[in-house]
Amino acid sequence: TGYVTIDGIPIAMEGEKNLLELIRKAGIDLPTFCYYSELSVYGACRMCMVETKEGAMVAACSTQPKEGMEILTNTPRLRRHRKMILELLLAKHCRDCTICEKNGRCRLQELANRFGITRLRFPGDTEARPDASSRCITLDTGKCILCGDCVRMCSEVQNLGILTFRNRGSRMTLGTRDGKPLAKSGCVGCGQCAAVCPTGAIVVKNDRERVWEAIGDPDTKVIAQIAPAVRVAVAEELRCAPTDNILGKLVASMHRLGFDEVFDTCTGADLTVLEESAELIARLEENRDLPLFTSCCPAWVSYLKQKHPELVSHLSSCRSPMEMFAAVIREQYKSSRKNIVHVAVMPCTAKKEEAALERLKIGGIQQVDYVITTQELIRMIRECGILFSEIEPEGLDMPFGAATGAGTIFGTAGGVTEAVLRRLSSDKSPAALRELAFRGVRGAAGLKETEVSCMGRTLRIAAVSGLKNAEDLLTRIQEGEHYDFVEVMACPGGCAGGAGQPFAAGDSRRQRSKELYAADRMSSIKRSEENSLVLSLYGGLLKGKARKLLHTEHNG
Ligand code: HC1
Ligand code: SF4
Repeated sequence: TGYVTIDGIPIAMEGEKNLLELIRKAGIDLPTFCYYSELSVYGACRMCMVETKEGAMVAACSTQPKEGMEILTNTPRLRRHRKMILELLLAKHCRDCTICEKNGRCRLQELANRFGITRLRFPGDTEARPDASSRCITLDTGKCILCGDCVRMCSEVQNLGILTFRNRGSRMTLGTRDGKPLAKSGCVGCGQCAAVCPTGAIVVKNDRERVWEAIGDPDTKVIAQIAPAVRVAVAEELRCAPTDNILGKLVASMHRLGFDEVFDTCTGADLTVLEESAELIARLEENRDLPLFTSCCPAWVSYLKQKHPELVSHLSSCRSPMEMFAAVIREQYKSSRKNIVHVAVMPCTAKKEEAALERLKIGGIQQVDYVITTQELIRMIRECGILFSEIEPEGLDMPFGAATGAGTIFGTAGGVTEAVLRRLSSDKSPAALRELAFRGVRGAAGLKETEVSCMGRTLRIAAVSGLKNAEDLLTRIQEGEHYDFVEVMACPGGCAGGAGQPFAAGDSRRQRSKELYAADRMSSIKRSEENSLVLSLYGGLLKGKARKLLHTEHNG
């Protein structure tokens, strides 16, 4: 009898032979190569080391639990230690994983993956130098199998043609069109090339380590926001039913990982709906810069600036929901005695670049410090051994824990449009909401169009996803076709199909979209203008600051 405190949570001892068993009872899958409960304890691999309150490292498998012990299972020092062991093992290990009988069932491979070992500090055998110039993706031609999926994706779907094969015959390699590093090649960071790459030749950048460092720093308050599309993409990888309260489980897991506060980007999306609707109304009144282009997708914004600088005045001045929300949160905590580190969990790779843009800094300060993708969050949850299917859901934190269904559907293509239409519609009845759902902006098509009456006129509206589809629409607009409002998402299907998500082909992408609409149906508030939390911000925190915190200059 008695208790041992594991990562701050008291766990009752019930005759466990060692700390490892007690830690597993606490829902943490501590890694080990050599521990089997039915065999004698060998204690050789040292993977299951944990830290005591006094700072000593002990092997959990060969340490008896004692009343009052305080144990940490996941500190920067332990992570460094585990990675070092794996790197040393790998250094001596044959790396022909793909042709190994044990491939996919090998623990070394599995743990190397779980701890994100992507580089060995010991000599390897590939000569190719990765191109790490982009903030979003890394290109390592040494791992390329020349399948060309990325080349076709970048040109056919995204209309950019950045990636190409260089040289001929046996010297053929993947590279950028002009031979420049990715960051200087016009890449918009959409990551769709990484999403289709079958090997490690194009991978999404990893910002997890810096997030772990912040979490491990007692003088830092780490605040997170979770994007709408994330909640509908984790169930399969984390082995739980999509019908479970996934957002609640994500919040609980993130608290467990050490995030101090967890908020929902949908709250930021509600702010965007209010600001963007007001902007549209102003432009309609003044009859200028129509159509209004949405600005929440950073890959689309850089595409437009690069390919059509003459159309930049059409872009909404709204910061993206991620950036609006981060600015509001930073304002709220500005007098905190701790350093504030803001982490955004996004389905998107381009958000990594957006976060660092000069024009989005306020008073020289970057509002979002780190963007991690859905896949990176899944890895962090796995790295800590949290059993997602079993964790009890928790609520979002106050004071920003309220969002509407309108904010939630931002995560699927056409969702921003529908949310704005809800705001503009003068009929606030449930029947009007249902009618809007059948207006043609839902579904998987790359271009969706509708017309609505507003301010005594008929507005023409389009929602488009995939940059080639956007380009086709821009051509029509430049040829004289009139639109009033155009939503563009760079990734096919919108954020739900973002390159930071676990890979999803057509059907599962559609499933994600359905789940977002289901979450909207279940939400008790469906219109952004009815979010009382957001409304109260205008009379408080945002007073006199709405322009500064919620908008940006695209020419800056
Ligand atoms: Fe998106 Fe958005 S919807 S851009 O697709 O406007 O990434 O999910 O968070 O900012 O809300 C992404 C998603 C996301 C923003 C919102
Ligand atoms: Fe092309 Fe997008 Fe890949 Fe950049 S991230 S190379 S724009 S597909």
